[in-house]
Amino acid sequence: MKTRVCVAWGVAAAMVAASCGPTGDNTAPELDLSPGGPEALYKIGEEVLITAFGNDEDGDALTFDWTVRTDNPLSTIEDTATFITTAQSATFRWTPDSADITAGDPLRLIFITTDARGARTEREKKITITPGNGEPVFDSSANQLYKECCDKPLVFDVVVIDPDAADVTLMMSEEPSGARFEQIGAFKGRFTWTPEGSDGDQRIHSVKFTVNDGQNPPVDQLVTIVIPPDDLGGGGGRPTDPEADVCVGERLIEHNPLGSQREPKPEFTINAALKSGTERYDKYIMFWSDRDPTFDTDATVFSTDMVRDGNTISGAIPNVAAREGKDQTIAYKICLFDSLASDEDPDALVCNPSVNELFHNFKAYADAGSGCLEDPLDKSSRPNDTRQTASPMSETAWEPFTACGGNQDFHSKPVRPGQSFALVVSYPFGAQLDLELLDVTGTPIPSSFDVSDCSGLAIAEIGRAHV
Ligand SMILES: [Ca+2]
Ligand SMILES: [Ca+2]
Ligand SMILES: [Ca+2]
Ligand SMILES: [Ca+2]
Repeated sequence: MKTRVCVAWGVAAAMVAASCGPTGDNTAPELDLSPGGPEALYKIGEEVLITAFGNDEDGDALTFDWTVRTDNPLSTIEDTATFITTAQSATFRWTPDSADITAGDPLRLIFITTDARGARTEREKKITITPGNGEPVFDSSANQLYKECCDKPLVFDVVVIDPDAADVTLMMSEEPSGARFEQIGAFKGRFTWTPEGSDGDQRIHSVKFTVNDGQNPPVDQLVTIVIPPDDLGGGGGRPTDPEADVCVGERLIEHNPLGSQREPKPEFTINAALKSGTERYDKYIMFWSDRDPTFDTDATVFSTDMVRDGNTISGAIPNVAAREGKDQTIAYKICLFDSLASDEDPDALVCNPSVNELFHNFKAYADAGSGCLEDPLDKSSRPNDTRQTASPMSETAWEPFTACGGNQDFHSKPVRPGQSFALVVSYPFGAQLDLELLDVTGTPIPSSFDVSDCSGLAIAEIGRAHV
């Protein structure tokens, strides 16, 4: 039986209402745009994505708006742009097409924030839309994590943007044996692969895709497929002793997992320190998703190359909560690999967390004042706040739970006399989580959890019936 507790660190802080509005001066709000700068240039087909962050010194509530000044009567901007607002930010998205090419003056995009007392601040950005050179561009990830190797096939879509073509031809070359690729749309192809024989033992595979728009020279994209190790206690099997060597990744890649994020900022920076023993690794990748792949096997996992500076590697995850205007749980995993290792080398890849199916996760809040994002159990009409309302746990799969500060959760497992079981809890390393095992009378079972000193795993093994 495995249970997973995901801690939302940000203790739901009660918002103290301002007792009365200041009677004196009102300071106008600040407004910052991301990306910054007074001007920007985009090609048709390329998304214009701008987030406006507001801040009011007096603590006044803010509203956001935008407007555009353009001489182009055919502009699609008013009809196709979207604008999602939260209490502190607003995100503008628009994909210009050929009618939007700016012939003379750039269009002027104006963002406005207004505080509750009517003081407003504007920021303007001049936007130039060019036809581009008509070259097709790959819009899908250059790294793929094959986390369910090799029972289920690896399937991912290859997507291309080409603003001036009705369709393109997509092809695959230099693929691992048994891989298939078919074009499934004017700008999209689907890759499917089930490893044959010992191919699944090889950690890193690469595959080349080529797009041809019939006008420009063909463009290639090299995609790296990473198969995470399954011999580190994960792989669907029961995690082993937390003191055993499931921590190899945590020791080599030192990282303090991110807690809850409430600050309005365009992205979340993830840093890790490379420790002794990592000299051989030459590629640093962060995999992330806005759905936790541990529980949701259909989650799209994005990847980003991490940048190395001395012994620190860093990468960024966009603030999808601000962008979507909705609280999110974000999962991520940091991996290093040795691109020159031999095919069979099991150490060619190392990740933090080490356990194959686990990801770090944190809550990203759209508004600084949002309450802690609870799980459905706590939001139900009969929350699992007491021993009497404890929710039964799965015996076969990880289950996601959220523990919010100051709000207890109870989970239960009926056990027959003489039956033994193990309970595994995974939570962000370093989080202050009080775990306790109680018997059927509510009496604590002493020293029941064995807590790992290197990862967020805690395991209780019960040999005799206590519960
Ligand atoms: Ca104000
Ligand atoms: Ca083209
Ligand atoms: Ca809960
Ligand atoms: Ca609860």
